[in-house]
Amino acid sequence: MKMHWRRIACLFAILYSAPFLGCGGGGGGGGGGGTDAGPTSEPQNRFYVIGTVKLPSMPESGNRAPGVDLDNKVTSTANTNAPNCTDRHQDYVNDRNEMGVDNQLVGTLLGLIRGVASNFDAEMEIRNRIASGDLLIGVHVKDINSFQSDDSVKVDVFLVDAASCNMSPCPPMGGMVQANQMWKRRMGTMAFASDVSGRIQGGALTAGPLNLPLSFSFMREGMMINIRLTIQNAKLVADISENGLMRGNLGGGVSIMEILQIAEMIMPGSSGIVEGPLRDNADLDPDPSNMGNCRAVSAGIGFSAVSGTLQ
Ligand SMILES: [Ca+2]
Ligand SMILES: [Ca+2]
Repeated sequence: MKMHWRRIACLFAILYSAPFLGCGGGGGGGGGGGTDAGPTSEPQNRFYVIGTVKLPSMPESGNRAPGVDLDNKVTSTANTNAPNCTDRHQDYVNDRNEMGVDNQLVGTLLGLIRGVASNFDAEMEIRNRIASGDLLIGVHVKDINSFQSDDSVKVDVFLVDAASCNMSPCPPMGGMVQANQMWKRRMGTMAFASDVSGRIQGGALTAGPLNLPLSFSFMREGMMINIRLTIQNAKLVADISENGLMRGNLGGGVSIMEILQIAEMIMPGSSGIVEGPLRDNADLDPDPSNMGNCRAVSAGIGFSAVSGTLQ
């Protein structure tokens, strides 16, 4: 049994950091443009690069965790016997003081990872990848009429490189994403998302839903394993200004079926082991044909981004 838990933990550790360990994704199109003239009257485009990422940890005081409310309801207490599977797990409060944040990576699943793979630090891994230039995510917000209130903007998300060198990855200056640098879209990569609908209300940008197709690769026993994973019905929210995206939160669901398929690719035979914990933690996408059981697990992260120029 002990061995099983270790295997489960390793698997979750891989899945948990999956969106950040690799790059790529489906979608397509989008891009182009930079900053246009005119403060608010003429629609303008603004380009941002993510400089910090905050992953869920154990619940913080005040029941805080990053993410967004994905099912538009606030579940204030856990109730494993609730008839609706979306009501069985407690929701959190994000740094925007938004209630109802769905994020099942907090607590149980994370506890499992921490309990065994205690030296695994996904947040450090991401910081290193940003510093090395490997993981520079650009957020292009288009058709902004006002940074305070605008009922229609479009958002593209894609990988970039610092424009200052011809290597890829090209590390950002000083190993940090700083404001007013020049960036270029990474050659040969597809956008994570293109032309996602968004709006700005009271200085807060919301965009979604979007499906984030992610792919990542890693070596296992001398073999390169390529994994594809989709964050479903993702939403993002952030304070938007000319200078940056602050108090950003991104959330979405991951289908249990997809995780089980990935589990089999990583460790044949492991899907049976991880299925129980996953189903116990599922909180999205009830399946009417299967006693209303949830088919997806919620996940969320925090981020901030600074403005720059897209070459
Ligand atoms: Ca909720
Ligand atoms: Ca919930």
